[in-house]
Amino acid sequence: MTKINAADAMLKVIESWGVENVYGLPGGSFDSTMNALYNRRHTLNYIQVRHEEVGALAAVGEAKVSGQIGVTFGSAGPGAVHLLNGLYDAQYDHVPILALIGQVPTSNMNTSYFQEMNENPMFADVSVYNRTVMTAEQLPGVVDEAIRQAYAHQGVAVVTIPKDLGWQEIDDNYESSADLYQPLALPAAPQSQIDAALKLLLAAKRPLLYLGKGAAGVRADLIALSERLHLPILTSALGKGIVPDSYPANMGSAGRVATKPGVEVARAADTVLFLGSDMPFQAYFINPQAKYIQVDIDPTKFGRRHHVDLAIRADAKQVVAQLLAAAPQDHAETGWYRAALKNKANWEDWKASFAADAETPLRVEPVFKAINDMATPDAIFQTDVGNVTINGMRYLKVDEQQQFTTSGWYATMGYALPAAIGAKAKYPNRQVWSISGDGGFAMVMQDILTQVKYQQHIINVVLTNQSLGFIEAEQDDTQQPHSGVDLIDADYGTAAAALGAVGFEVRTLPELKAAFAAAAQATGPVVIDVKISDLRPLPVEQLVLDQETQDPAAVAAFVAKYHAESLVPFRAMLAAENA
Ligand SMILES: Cc1ncc(C[n+]2csc(CCOP(=O)(O)OP(=O)(O)O)c2C)c(N)n1
Ligand SMILES: [Mg+2]
Repeated sequence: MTKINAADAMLKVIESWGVENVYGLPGGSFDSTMNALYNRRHTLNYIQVRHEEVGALAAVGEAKVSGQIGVTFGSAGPGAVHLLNGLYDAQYDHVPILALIGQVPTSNMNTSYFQEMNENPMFADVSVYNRTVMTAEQLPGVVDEAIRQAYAHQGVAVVTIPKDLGWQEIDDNYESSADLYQPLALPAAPQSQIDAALKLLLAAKRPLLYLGKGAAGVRADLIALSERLHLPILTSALGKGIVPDSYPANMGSAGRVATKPGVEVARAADTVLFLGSDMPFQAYFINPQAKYIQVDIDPTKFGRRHHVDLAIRADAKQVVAQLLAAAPQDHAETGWYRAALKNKANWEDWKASFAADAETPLRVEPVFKAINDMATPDAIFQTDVGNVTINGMRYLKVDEQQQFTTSGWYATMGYALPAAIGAKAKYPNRQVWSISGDGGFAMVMQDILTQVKYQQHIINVVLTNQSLGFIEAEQDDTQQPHSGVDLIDADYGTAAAALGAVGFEVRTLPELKAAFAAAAQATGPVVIDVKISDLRPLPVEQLVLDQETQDPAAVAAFVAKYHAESLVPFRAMLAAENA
């Protein structure tokens, strides 16, 4: 029998699942796997990051855009601890990840040895599978099991590997289960429930279609259903792009990271078809009185966040097709639908009115216009956490084959740059963006070195408002003094240039245009640091726009502050349509 090092055998299993990239930073406790990564360098890319959190988030960023498992590692103790933020992002956003953890040799385990820690408890909460390998022979099998579990539960599988085991020779006869793996077949809904759902939707005066990730992949059907039954569409943050932003009935999202038409239709809807999402803020943003049809494959989600009239445990994608098959062809256009389309058009016009604004510090609209103008049809936008998420959700036009991701429900700052590394490693021929605030960028900017090392053409846009803007706004809302939210400025483009990237400082519209033109010509990483105004993004969750129902003086102040003269309250649009 041919012999093989156990660590090499493990990597063969990982490769058999189609994994191309492994992200991490070595440590002594991970030597045997580093040796195997060297041996298998022609079939598996090792991507060296400068911080294990970046490695974990790169694996997540790859998995979010590809749907395939991401792989990361950290060495015993500090290297392992650094992974946690990325792993929690995967847990919250249901992303399959394999994390390999170094451990001291078995002879030193359980003796409070240097860097030795009992790693299993630390990973217990974040993982769907969390084991320490006990013998060299079982190493490939345990990793195979871990990958199956990560896929089946769409979560994090952790395998801790005492380093001596990886060095041992074992028989080279392990048969991977990769070819056998099949996702669970997802059920369609019984016809009676489709009929009941349709009845509710047809009886509604103001029906709404809400999409989460569970509805991804059936864009044409979703649009057909929206058009047939005259349903405005809302999406979660991670649902951005399921239907194109340019679709006239796509209202965006509801919440604080949201759009005006999104928040307004969610509050005004009387019936909601809620597909494949666990949006935590349903109680605040979706009319609590609305009739609710919730479709999910996970029965634990029903009724968790909103009262439910009809719970359908089924695959959202099939339910859409079933509804489409049963829906009448002659549903008349409603005033509600027309008002929603007008609201979206009004919002688009308002946003566009700032696109060429030359005021300095720059507004964000010209920056996003530059991004949208340069974006290729299959561009990937990795977006950070903060006001930058609000702006990304509002201004990035995710159309065609473009993809948008962020740190959705875990919302960790410092997500975008690592996630862009992962997306670019997976899809070297696609255009990849990272879009961050100055706070988030500074948390991970050392890994510009990684982009430089691998000459990844990633366009990193930093929106410098010298503030932890999202938290500053929260402090304003609670009438407290600004505490700990001011950031000193730094020239991030210049700093990135010192690390080997092409960097720009942008303060004016002409500088913005020049930087983007140069970025398009670059072949390696680019950092465009745009000094923007600290004006809060329009707080769509607390609009003060309606002269008829709100205090006119407060409306005047709000409109002046946010230049909202042309924004029309949805109430007025509904009244005009008698809806
Ligand atoms: C790791 C982490 N620390 C703290 C927070 C809390 N938080 C959310 S948004 C935000 C501010 C982000 O600032 P910046 O990156 O500059 O973006 P801006 O809001 O200014 O656009 C903070 C501190 C978080 N989400 N993640
Ligand atoms: Mg900021």
